[in-house]
Order: sequence, then structure tokens, then C-alpha cells
Amino acid sequence: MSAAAPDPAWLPAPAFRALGSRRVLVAGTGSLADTVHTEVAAACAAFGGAAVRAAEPDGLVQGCDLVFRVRPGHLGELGTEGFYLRRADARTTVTAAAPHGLLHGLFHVVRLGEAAFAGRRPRERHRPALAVRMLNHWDNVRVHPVMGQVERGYAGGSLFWRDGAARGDLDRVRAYGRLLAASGINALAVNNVNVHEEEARLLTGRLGEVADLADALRPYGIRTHLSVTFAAPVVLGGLPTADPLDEAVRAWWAETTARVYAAIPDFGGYVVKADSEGRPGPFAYGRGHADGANLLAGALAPYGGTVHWRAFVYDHRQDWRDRSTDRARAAYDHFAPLDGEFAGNAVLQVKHGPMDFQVREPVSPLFGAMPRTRLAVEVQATQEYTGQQRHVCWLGPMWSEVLRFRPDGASRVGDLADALVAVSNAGDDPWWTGHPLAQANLYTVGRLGWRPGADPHGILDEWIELTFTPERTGDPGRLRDGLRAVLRGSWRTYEKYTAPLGVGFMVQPGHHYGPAVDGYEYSPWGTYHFADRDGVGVDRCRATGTGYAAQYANPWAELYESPRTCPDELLLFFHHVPYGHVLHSGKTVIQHIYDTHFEGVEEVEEARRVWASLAGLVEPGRHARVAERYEEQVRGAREWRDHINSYFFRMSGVPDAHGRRIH
Ligand code: BDP
Repeated sequence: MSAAAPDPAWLPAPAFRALGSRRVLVAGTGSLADTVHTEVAAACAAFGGAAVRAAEPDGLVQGCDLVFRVRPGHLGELGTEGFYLRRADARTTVTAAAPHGLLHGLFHVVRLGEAAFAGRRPRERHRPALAVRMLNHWDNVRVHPVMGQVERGYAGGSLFWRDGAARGDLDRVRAYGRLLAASGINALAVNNVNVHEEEARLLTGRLGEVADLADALRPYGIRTHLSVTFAAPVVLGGLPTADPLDEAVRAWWAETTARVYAAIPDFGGYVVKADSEGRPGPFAYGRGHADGANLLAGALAPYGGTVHWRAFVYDHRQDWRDRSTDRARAAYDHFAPLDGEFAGNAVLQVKHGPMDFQVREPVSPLFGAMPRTRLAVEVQATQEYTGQQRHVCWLGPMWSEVLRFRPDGASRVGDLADALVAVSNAGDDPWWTGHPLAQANLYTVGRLGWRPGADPHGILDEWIELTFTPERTGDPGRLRDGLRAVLRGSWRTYEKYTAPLGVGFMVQPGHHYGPAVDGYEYSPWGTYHFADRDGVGVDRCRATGTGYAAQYANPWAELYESPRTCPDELLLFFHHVPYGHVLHSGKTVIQHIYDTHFEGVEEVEEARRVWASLAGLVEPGRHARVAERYEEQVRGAREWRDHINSYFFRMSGVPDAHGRRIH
């Protein structure tokens, strides 16, 4: 495996020991079956097993410990990506209806390790719940003067682009595809949703570069998508308009898309950010978002492609004095009325919360409001607002809460959605994600997309086993416990020392790292906390506030409407309350702010201590990188604590009940 994965990440060679020491038959044809065979053969070469390859399994099954085979007749029950796993007569069998299912079956067997070869196993069916598990790379082809190579990237340069062109050497891209496939990802957009002028040409003149990337990702079952600008007919096609109802515009998209499919036959489709933060869109022509999305959907439909149309549409030039323009309302106000108007191959891609990837937000009300629209849940693996991969913040529990949320009190978001999309946190950093422990976020996205109801702690344990192979170390139990201790609660720890009780932001403007309580308070971006000497929080209730709470169905609308029933962790998102307001926890808001900020720092200091104790059980380079980042996290957490606590102490004049020193 070492050739395919040059850097430390999940799937190091020892993770393949159980599989590689067996006699394994791979039966099937096509490039994905070839990939399974390549993986098996490499593992067997490393651990002494034998890899047998055939188109059909007949006659070769005897004497094999593990068999991979394709049975197209099972397509109805398994789809193209599912598989059956069974163990009987001392043989483990993975049966899929198509080779893509074999690939997922392979990584499942690797996760099971020796357990895949023990005893009997009645037939189990494995099938992804969400058809599309996608990464969006906010990668710029050329280094952007403000945003750099990767917008909101904290893991070095782009894996795909360097110096304004696709990387020539695509080994790293192949290795990335392999890692992603092993977590369940099956789609990827290779460029930033903010499509700048030069990047726009990836759709036309520079399509060959995209095709090369698609070739590198295809062997691992990953379909390539492209972010496009809505203004493409004008900026690339020389047309006077990009009006979605104009015949020449439709023809341009149809021809352009035909050329894309000629170059990339399994192209996944387009990702579009339109009428958002200055990007062009259908509003300029007096058209709506369904018109815009359906234009592209129409061009993609003949080839089975999909348009992912983002719902992140709001007015970023707001007046903070006018609360009726509440940014939290925007996505729902724009899109809910359009339910039923989107084409069947248009997917509305909705950020998980109504604002912008804060550490705590309510779940977007759009998920309950568009039963006749295909929806994707968009999460942010890149830690723009959650410590920028200098802080440990494993987001699995947060994403799991979103996917398990029941907008109408019945179905879960994970059942209502078609796709899970994450903004990738990977780059050309040797550890892929800058902070080696941030890999856990990347892995978790794919696994939650496969099974949105899965226990995130179970997913974390898989990642720990695959990445650190604890059994191969001197003290597996201590290593596992230590990794769990530093990761499991890290999201809540981060929440404790940053913006309190769901109020959000309070970050440095622009780069969004570190505290600035009033950083955005008087700016037009619409992200406010409204703290004054009497209280804090945004009144979003129906009766007296912006009305956002009424965008939910019951029971949520009622629950959020009153500070008496609103969950503590979202209180300041929905309500402006006095500092003396008593939470369900029994504490006042101001005392909660003080206590959580002291606790958060203590928890980071403890995590740093635990990590230090794992030296000797973790590869030294990786251990040192994490240790170094903990120094910054401790510094950063203290800075947050001191800013937030002193701000609210001065604002409220209320002393800490425990008499601790507040700077
Ligand atoms: C915000 C980021 C910005 C992105 C935008 C988006 O700050 O860089 O372009 O989201 O999702 O969180 O389009």
C-alpha cells in the first residue's frame, strides 16, 4: 500500500494485514474491479497471501478465504454501490451488483480486520443511504491575492492545481482518491465555488486539465464535478446575456456540456454559487433560482449529470439597524417558495445551518420545507470557524446531530436529503489536513454520508484503528483511550471557549481566526450579537423579533419561540436576554459564559497533556506536529477566554461568582 499512500493517513499498510495474509479471489471486469485487485495484490505481496484474478469466480472459489464477485441480478437490492457480506464454510464472500460495490466491500473487509475471517456471518446488506457523498474543494487554479491557493484552506496548497495549472504529477491525487473511497466519498468538485475569471475557463478551453483529474479519481469510483460561473455564456461564450430563458444561452450551455461529456463521459455535473456574495446569477435578468438551476439541469440531463445549486443566498450589504433583514432568514425566504419548481436532476445544496458554519447553529429550516426538491446537506470540513486546523475540533457529533434532526418531528434530515457535501479540509500538506487529527473530520464525512444515523463515536473508532493501527503498538488500550479522550469532546470544548450559547461569529473579520467580539458587530455582513449593558443575543422569535423561528414546523417553531423552552445551547441565537436570565442548567447566562470559558481552556490544557503522554505510541513526526499545534490551541483558547470574559464582565458589571480573575 505504501506506493499508493505516501503520507501518513488512514489505510497505512498494517491496516491490510488480515486481508493480505489470505488467499483472495477478485472476480469481475472493468476498472473498479481492477482497482480492487490491485489493492488485494499489494496487500498479499506485503503479508504473504495470494491474489487470484478472474472474470468469473466459477471453479476458483475453492481454497479461497475471501471472494469478491459481481452478481448483476442483485442491482435492485444493492444498487451500484452496495454489497452483501457473508461468511460460511470458512470463506468470506463479498457480492456486489457492480464493481463499485466490490470496492466498498474491500474497504469494509479492511475495517473489520481479523473479524472478517472469524466464525460464521449471516448475509449482511450494506448500501449507502445517500446516493451522493461529495467533497467541494474551494481550490483556486491560480493563487488568489486575498484567499490564496485554497480559499479557507488550512492544509497547504491545492492537491489539484499549482502555479495556475493542473499538477502534472497526479500520484497524490490518486492517493487522495483512494483515501476518499475508503471513507465512502463518491464525488468531488475540483475548483472553488467562487469561480474567478481564469478558473471559469476550466469549463471550456481548459477542460483537458479537468479530464486529467477525472482520470486520476475514476479508478476509485469518484466522479468529478466542476464549479461554474452563471455568467459563463457571457464571459466565455461572448454572448450579450446569461439570461436563463434566452434561447442562445440555452444552446450555449447545451453545446458546452456536450463537449464536457465528450471529454469526461462520467462527469458528475456542475456546482453553482449564484447571486451570493457578489457572484453573478439569474436575479440580474429578473429570473429566479429555479430558472437558473433548471437551465443547467437541462443541459446536463441527457448525460445523467446533476446540478448542485447552492442555497447560500443572502444580502451581504445589510444595515444592522434593520433587523427585519435578518440573514438567518434568507435561504428559506429565497428558496422555500420554489419547492416543486426544480428539475429532477437539480439538487439544492443547503448549508447545515442558516448562517455560515458556526460552531453552533440550529439546523436549517429549509430541510423541512422542501419536500418536492432534492436536497444536499452542506457541511464544512475545512475548519474556517472552528479553529482552522490549528485547534482540534472533531465535528462528527455536530454533523450527526444535524443528520438526525427531525424537521417535522418525524423524518430525519439524513432521510430527507439525497446528498451530503463537505467543503474539503485537505491540501498538499504532508499530513493532508495540516493538523493530523483533522483527518478524522474528512473520514467522518464519508462514513456519515454512507450511514447518516451511524454513531459518530463508532466512526471515530474506525478512523483510529485504520490510522494508528493500535494493535501494532506497545500499548493499544492506552493509545485508543488517549485518542478518544482528545477527540470525542473536542467540538464541545471548542464551543466552550468561543462564542457562547449559539450567538456565533465574534471572530476576527476577514480571516476568521481568533476572537474579536465586535469584529462584525457594525458591519453589513449581518452577523450580530447585540450585546449591551443589559443583555445579549438576537431576538429571532415571531412575536417580537425577526420571525426566523416561525420558519420551522412544530414542534420546533414553538420550542424556539420562547426563551423558557429554547435549548440552552441555542438561546442567544433565538433570543436577546438579560445577563441574569437563568438557563435550564440553573446558571445565569453571565455565569455560564464565565464558567464555560474557564472550563474550555482547562479541557484544552488536559488534552495537550494526554497527547504528550502518547509519545512513543505515535509515529514521531506526527506526534510532534500535533504537539506543536496544541501549543497554539492552548494559547488561542486562553486568548478567547480572556477576550470574551473581560468583554462581558465590562459590559455587564457582574462579577464572577467564583471570584476568578477576569482580565
Ligand atoms: C463563507 C466563506 C467564504 C465562502 C462562502 C461560501 O467565508 O469564503 O465563499 O462561505 O460558502 O463561509 O460560498
